[in-house]
Amino acid sequence: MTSPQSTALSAPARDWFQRAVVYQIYPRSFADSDGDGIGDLRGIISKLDYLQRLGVDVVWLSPIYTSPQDDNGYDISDYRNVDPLFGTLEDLRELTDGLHARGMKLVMDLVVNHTSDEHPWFMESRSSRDNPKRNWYWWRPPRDAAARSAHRGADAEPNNWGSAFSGPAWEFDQATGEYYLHIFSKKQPDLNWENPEVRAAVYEMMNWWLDRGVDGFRMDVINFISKDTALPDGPVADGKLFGDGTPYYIDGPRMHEFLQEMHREVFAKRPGELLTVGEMPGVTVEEAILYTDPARAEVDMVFQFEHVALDQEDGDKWRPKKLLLTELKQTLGRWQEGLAERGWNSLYWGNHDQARAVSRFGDDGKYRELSAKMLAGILHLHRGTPYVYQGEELGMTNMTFGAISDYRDIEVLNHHREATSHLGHTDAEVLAALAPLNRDNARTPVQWDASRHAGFTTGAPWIAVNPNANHINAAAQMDDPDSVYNFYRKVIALRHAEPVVSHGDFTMLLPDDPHVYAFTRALAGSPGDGANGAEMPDREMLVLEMLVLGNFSGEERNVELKDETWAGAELVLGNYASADHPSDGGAAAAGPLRLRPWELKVLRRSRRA
Ligand code: TEU
Repeated sequence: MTSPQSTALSAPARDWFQRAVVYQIYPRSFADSDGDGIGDLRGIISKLDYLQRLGVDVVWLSPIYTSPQDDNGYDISDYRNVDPLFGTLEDLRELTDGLHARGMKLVMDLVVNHTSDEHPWFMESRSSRDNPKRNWYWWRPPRDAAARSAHRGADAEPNNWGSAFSGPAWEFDQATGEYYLHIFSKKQPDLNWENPEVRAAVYEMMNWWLDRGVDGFRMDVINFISKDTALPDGPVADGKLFGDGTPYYIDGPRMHEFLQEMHREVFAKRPGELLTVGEMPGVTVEEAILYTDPARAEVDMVFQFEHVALDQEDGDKWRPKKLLLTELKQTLGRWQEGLAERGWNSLYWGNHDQARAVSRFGDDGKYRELSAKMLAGILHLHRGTPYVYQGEELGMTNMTFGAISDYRDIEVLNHHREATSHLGHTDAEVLAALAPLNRDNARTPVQWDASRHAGFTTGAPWIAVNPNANHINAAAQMDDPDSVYNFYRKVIALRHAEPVVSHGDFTMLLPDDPHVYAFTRALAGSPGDGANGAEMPDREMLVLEMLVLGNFSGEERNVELKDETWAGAELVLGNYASADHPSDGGAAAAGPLRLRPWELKVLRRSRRA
């Protein structure tokens, strides 16, 4: 291990986003102000003080643009307007101003791998084969009859790729007798980024948003935009009807060229002010170093997907399997090590596409609150920028969906139809497979109080509210010092206060322990004004260290550390109520560190360098 990072212990972060915490809002499910059962911008405006009190620095807003809502807004038909479902551009201006007035920033969701098929660009492109915008999308003629037998399931599609939402990735357009590519739904045609006109139009739109005070972008499947222009067939796995095209559209040949061009044309206009995060399914650590190395001027960080694939057989979310803590530690530790010198990590347990964190990685039964807090402490004390998904700060859980009619997500509905109609599975089998990891788990309305519909809406909610809102809700937690919400406030405050959290070196410990997650953070430097308040002899070099321990089980665990000197360290954060914590604020239990079920302990010490 290299020597701990050397920096003034109280020095400001190199980049503001490296000390920031981001909160993701999925507007449709956050707060409804007009009683139509769908969350909206004015609902968010009414919760700005809630967000400020939580302590988050940035709000990432999932799409609110004009959209047919085929994929809940990730199918955009007008990038420069707000869908009436969510409000108006004036409401967005008020939201932006409200965030800025509270010292928070706004990051918009940029979906430019594809548009809606109702976007004017696509409407023109499909109007005729010689329309000037024909080449703004991926159009190809049908395969000839001889080639058709080359792959199962499809007909004359130009290749055998399957859509991420079941079925083929191509849709035949009768009017012009050609197919168009759609990696997602057939209402989400892929833009052709090989065309410089497409890129110029996207950059112009991005700058339009920056000119309106937006502070950055979360870029939807941005590592899909460069494709192998030959569009070759992909391998067909057992039990699958279509080929896997991902080797030919993930991290494609011109990715870095396109992102560096985007950086020159857009991000460079606001140096040091923006946060840019690329959502990159399938990205590797090696690629992420290239994407996030500041010297390469591409993006600040990426969302990688390796840790959220560990509980899926062969990466198939409909074949869930038990998560092993050792694999979780191995994956997250590899990402910490890989981006330690160059680049930057994002940190997340969940988002609008993933199951609820406490249900997936914790215990949403007896130890729900304890495990939710432990998960927060483990994630937020890694090196990187943490993301809090709406409701995670309340310990919201997965939902029980009794029938396919209870679901709303196109990914679920399409899979159910394909699995029951073409793959011979029964409805009951598919419902059981859907339950743990479906996206609607995270899309039930935020639970504000114990009133009807959890205070989310006065109307009929677009998707059912989780019945456990009667005891899991914001109102019950705001003034409870031991609530999950107030624990998130503490761990966010720790990041803001302690440079060792934002910039300290990361070292994974106990990699083979099946129940305990353990790591240290270390930062060398001169205390300057005394990061921990101590006035030190001038220029004395110190190493400030943190030990973070989490028990990922319902049984007590003893932690045997080689370095027994930790026994006398100061406990700075724990998730057991203070009454249960005689050592709270004092020295931790001597000898082997004892962890109660789902217990988090964060110890701190400083030593001469
Ligand atoms: O998700 C990209 C993506 O890969 C997801 O399909 C994710 O891997 C999957 O849902 C996990 O089951 C982005 C958006 O976050 C998602 O909401 C959109 O549906 C998708 O792109 C298309 O825009």
